[in-house]
Amino acid sequence: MKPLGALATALHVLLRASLSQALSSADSAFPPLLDATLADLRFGLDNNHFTSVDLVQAYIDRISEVNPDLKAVTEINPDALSIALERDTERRAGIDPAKQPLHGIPILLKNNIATDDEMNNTAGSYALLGARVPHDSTIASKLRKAGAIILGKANLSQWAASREVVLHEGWSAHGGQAVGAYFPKQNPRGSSSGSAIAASLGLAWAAVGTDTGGSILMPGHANNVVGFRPTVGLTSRYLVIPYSLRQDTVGTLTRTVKDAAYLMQAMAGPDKRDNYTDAIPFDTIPDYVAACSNSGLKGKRLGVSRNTMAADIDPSANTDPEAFEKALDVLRAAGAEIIDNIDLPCNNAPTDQTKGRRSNPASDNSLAAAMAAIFAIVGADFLSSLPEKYLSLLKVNPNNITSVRDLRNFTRDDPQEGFPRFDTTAWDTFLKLGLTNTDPTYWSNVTAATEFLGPQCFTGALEKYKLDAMVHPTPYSVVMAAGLGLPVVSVPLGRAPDDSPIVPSDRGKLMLSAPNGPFGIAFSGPAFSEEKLFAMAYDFEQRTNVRTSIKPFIAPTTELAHVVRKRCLRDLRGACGKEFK
Ligand SMILES: *[C@@H]1O[C@H](CO)[C@@H](O)[C@H](O)[C@H]1NC(C)=O
Ligand SMILES: *[C@@H]1O[C@H](CO)[C@@H](O)[C@H](O)[C@H]1NC(C)=O
Ligand SMILES: *[C@@H]1O[C@H](CO)[C@@H](O)[C@H](O)[C@H]1NC(C)=O
Ligand SMILES: *[C@@H]1O[C@H](CO)[C@@H](O)[C@H](O)[C@H]1NC(C)=O
Ligand SMILES: *[C@@H]1O[C@H](CO)[C@@H](O)[C@H](O)[C@H]1NC(C)=O
Ligand SMILES: CC(=O)N[C@H]1CO[C@H](CO)[C@@H](O)[C@@H]1O
Repeated sequence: MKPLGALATALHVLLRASLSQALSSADSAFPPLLDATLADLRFGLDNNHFTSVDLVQAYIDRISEVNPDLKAVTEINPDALSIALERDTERRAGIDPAKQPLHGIPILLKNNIATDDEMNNTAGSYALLGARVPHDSTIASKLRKAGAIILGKANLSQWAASREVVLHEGWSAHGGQAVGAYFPKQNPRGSSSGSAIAASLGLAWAAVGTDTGGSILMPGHANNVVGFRPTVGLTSRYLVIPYSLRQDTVGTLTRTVKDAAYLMQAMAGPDKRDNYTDAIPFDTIPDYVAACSNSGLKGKRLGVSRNTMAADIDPSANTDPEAFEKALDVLRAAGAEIIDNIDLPCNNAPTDQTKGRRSNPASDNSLAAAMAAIFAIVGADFLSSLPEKYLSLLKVNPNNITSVRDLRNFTRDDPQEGFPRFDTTAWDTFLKLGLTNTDPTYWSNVTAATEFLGPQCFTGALEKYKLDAMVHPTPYSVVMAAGLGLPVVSVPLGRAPDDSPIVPSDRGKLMLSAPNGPFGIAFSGPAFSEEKLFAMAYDFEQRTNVRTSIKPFIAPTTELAHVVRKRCLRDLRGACGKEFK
């Protein structure tokens, strides 16, 4: 080795040593990304401990580590790093954090929420690969205004679980099979599967999902994150690939309740392009972040329905009765009043109506009828919503798909779509019924189902017992809220014990439940009661703090320290050092 080279090497070693010393003393400046909250990330960015470019790079590296196994993310925004650089420049020039609370913060969107950029929006299909929208969805545009960086698209059950009657949860033709991180081959539940996995493993700060019949709540419950399903109409669905305009709602998957509040705050609000938002009863959206209070449960009246919980609704529910009873004690200790043993006639409900399960229909004819009605309603909605609210708005529609009939045809013909192993039985049924949302039969179905689930059941009980909300293990909160368009928040409650059974699904390709499988508790309230739901969920979360005690068996190892160290070694001109003083 030449002397000069040796000197350079020695210098480099010295520099590396002092740098890694500086970095290790600054380790507290780097929040662990598995659990980092918005406040953690904001603090680091605002105090120049790291940049948005670092953060985006760290998340991209984390995605590359786990995505070959978990397939949580379908695309990374090719512009994410350059957008991050712009945010870093803006931050140096000074920003107003009140106006841009998400400034420089990377998030993922479910792959049915359109962005007018280089990314595809396909609902996981090849049918819409290469399609272009005329502009951003309202949600994407609001998030950009709040300063967020749209990092990429999250995998989902294809077409938000509308394609098959017996679902392949978390699978899409274009994104592959998404898998949960808490036990081998974990069925991640759906349809916002990738959003939940990504939020849980810190592949982004948080993720946006959609819920038609449990599609935020079930993956939130199964992946140890907070799933927030707002009232239908609180968030715009403009340029979100629809399933049912009556039931679709855009919500959040986050690691904490307060982060859900931040994200909801940025997304909620009226939009003249989605007239369901006309139903918003406030002039200004309540301050959901301020609602997160340590006395949020004090004086609240919470109903519990044992007959609902007695229904054997789902072998994967992983609901531990003991954990739920302990949760009730926590709620009581926090000053809530539990009104127990409320008889809800609409029990025995399946977890996800889109699955078309009719559990024990013989034991409850009204429920069977309501479920059949809902299946007919969402099917009719899909036939009209998809062409009217999405396909007809496309600027580029590469496969000329203009109807559900075209879509079914494409899906059965294109070998990449995996037919017939992945079938089209739900669409087949919708097309065969041929019901549209102008048909009188459609409206009689709507009336029958909402009467039964609402006044005769859930909203009836809320009023009769003057409840602020009902509280149940998450899977039991899905159907009533979905059918009625009501809000629910699911908070992590526990994990299946080490001796719990392994329950396979999808012909053994995935496991529905197994030891370490997370489960959640849900607060469900009346329309537009989000502010109260945040208060209660936050208080409960602060008192229990379950999420961080449940560990994924597979998780990325890249942290901000690695990314910053690499950047500093690349750029030895001194710009780096001051970040570690
Ligand atoms: C979107 O799809 C097109 C067509 O397959 C592909 O060329 C492009 O790379 C995709 N975009 C991203 C960001 O992956
Ligand atoms: C939205 O507008 C359509 C007509 O474009 C109308 O049929 C429908 O009732 C409206 N929905 C709401 C919730 O206002
Ligand atoms: C779609 O329609 C256009 C115009 O009619 C036609 O040129 C094109 O070949 C069609 N594409 C496909 C994939 O059918
Ligand atoms: C789909 O449409 C094409 C062209 O119209 C037709 O040849 C084909 O048989 C159809 N496939 C199915 C499964 O209906
Ligand atoms: C619901 O729709 C189905 C399918 O069209 C129909 O057979 C049934 O009678 C309807 N139910 C009600 C209560 O209108
Ligand atoms: C970002 C990423 O890793 N995308 C992958 C998602 O899964 C599909 C199907 O396996 C791959 O083709 C993508 O490259």
